[in-house]
Amino acid sequence: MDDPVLLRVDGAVEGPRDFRFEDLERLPESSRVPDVSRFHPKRRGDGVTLDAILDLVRPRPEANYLTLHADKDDFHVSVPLDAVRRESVVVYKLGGVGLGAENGGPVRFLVKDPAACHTSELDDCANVKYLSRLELTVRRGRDTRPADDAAHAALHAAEAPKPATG
Ligand SMILES: Nc1nc2c(c(=O)[nH]1)N[C@H]1C(S)=C(S)[C@@H](COP(=O)(O)O)O[C@H]1N2
Ligand SMILES: [Mo]
Repeated sequence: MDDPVLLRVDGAVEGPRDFRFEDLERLPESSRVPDVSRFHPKRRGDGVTLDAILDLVRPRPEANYLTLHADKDDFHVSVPLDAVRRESVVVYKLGGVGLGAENGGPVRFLVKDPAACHTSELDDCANVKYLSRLELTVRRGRDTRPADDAAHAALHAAEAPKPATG
C-alpha cells in the first residue's frame, strides 16, 4: 500500500509538493529537529525545520504569509512568513513511527518560542495540530484562531471535554 500524503505545500511557490512519511525522512540531517519536548515540555516528537520544506518548494518572492490548515477540525492560522520562517518545526514522528493524533499528529506545527495565546501573530495558538496543508499566500489567509479569552476557553473546552465528576 502507498504511504498516505501527510502534508501538501502549495500556493505562491515554484514547486508545489505532497510530502509522505518517506519524503520527510529523506530530508538532510542538518534539517532534523529531534525531541521537541526541549521547546515545550508537554509536546512530543521529532521533526524537520520548516525552512527545509520551504527550500524544496521555493516560495515565490511575493509570498508574504504562511497559512496553516488543519482539515480535520477546520482550524486555520495565517502568519507572516518572515516571522515564522526560521522559528518553526514540522513534527511528524515519535519513536521512529508516525506521530499519533494524541500528540497532534500525523503532522503538528511547532513554533519554538511562541507568544502567549492571542498576544501576537505568532502565538501558541499557531501551533496547529493535524496539519494537512501549508499554503503560501501574498496576503493574509484564513485564520480561525480564537480572538479573546472567552473564545479561547470555549475552543479548549470543545477540544478536550472534561469527564463529568461525580
Ligand atoms: N488543529 C488544531 N490545532 C490547534 C488548536 C485546535 O483547536 N485545532 N488549538 C490551538 C490552540 S488555541 C493552542 S493554545 C494550542 C494548544 O496546544 P496543546 O494542546 O499542545 O497545549 O494548539 C493550537 N492548535
Ligand atoms: Mo491558544
